Amino acid sequence: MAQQARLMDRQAFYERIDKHELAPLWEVFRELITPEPRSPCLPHVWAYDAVRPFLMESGELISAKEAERRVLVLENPGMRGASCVTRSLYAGIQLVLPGEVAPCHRHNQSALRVVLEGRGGYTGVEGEHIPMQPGDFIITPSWAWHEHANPSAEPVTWLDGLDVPLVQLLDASFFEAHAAESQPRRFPHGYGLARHGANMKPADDDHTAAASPVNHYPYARSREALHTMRKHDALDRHHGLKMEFVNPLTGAAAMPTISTFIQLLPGGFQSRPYRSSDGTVYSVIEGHGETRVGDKTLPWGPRDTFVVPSWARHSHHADEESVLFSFSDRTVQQKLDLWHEEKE
Ligand code: 1HN
Repeated sequence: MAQQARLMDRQAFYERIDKHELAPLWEVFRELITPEPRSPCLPHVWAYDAVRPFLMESGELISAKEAERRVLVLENPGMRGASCVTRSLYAGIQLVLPGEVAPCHRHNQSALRVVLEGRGGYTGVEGEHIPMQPGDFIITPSWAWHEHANPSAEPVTWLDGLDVPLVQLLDASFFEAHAAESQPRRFPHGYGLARHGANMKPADDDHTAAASPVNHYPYARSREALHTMRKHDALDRHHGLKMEFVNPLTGAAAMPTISTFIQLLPGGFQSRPYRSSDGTVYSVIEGHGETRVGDKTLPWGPRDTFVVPSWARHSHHADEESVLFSFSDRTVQQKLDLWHEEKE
């Protein structure tokens, strides 16, 4: 009875302080400070074959110009309406139809693209035309002018990954539209890769930036690196053969807010269970397999996208030789001394 009265006194107290924008920490403490990560993010796979018809239908409903960006957002089923694939990251699948230009703009959100379909498109980044081939990884750094164009006869599609929810959390978003649909082209084909992607840098250029000066990591190069290394290196039991994309000037993650990886899983490979505190988005470049996340199984094939939540125990199985691109907020967590992993 005394206990009952005490609870009622507390309730009355909460109601009084509520009017003063005050609340008792002790009622929420254990929800805020969890013993380990507890995410609203759920594991999910978006099969490209299921998304593609809707994407093409959207192409009949709105132009790239009118939409600014014609994208179907991959909404995590545990966070519908929030435009996020993990708590900190956004993902979507974008379509540019033959003859279209998605107009030039810039924002301080950093963006990555993984090309899914089509060979004739390009992204203009700060005056360089970066050709888009399936599997290519392309970076649009924070505040870089960029437009997308498709002068070819086939649709071009890609996976977009951005740090939108992270920037939103910080209330730090800035955006500007370019006066012209396309910015002027200032550099020849392959310029950025020649300047910073040939294990050299201009001798008198001490420039360092948070984002990699290499904005294009062609899949042909990444694939060859993986296959050559595979002839010598032992497989990691948790990751197969996994490489991180880096800024060649610093060795740090290629993007300041997003870590990016590519891994080869040989046919029949079964990875050991693993978990880390960075919720991770995977884009399947080649191969078929499945990823078990807790008690859920995510089957995947080429061009599919799947998400593994923070701290969810998972393991991959490759039915055939497979290549997975992945991205997460790991580099942010590492800079803040927050990142953890657990290997079984
Ligand atoms: C954006 O600028 C692009 O440039 C794609 O292609 C998706 C999602 C949210 C905010 C900006 C692009 C985006 C975006």
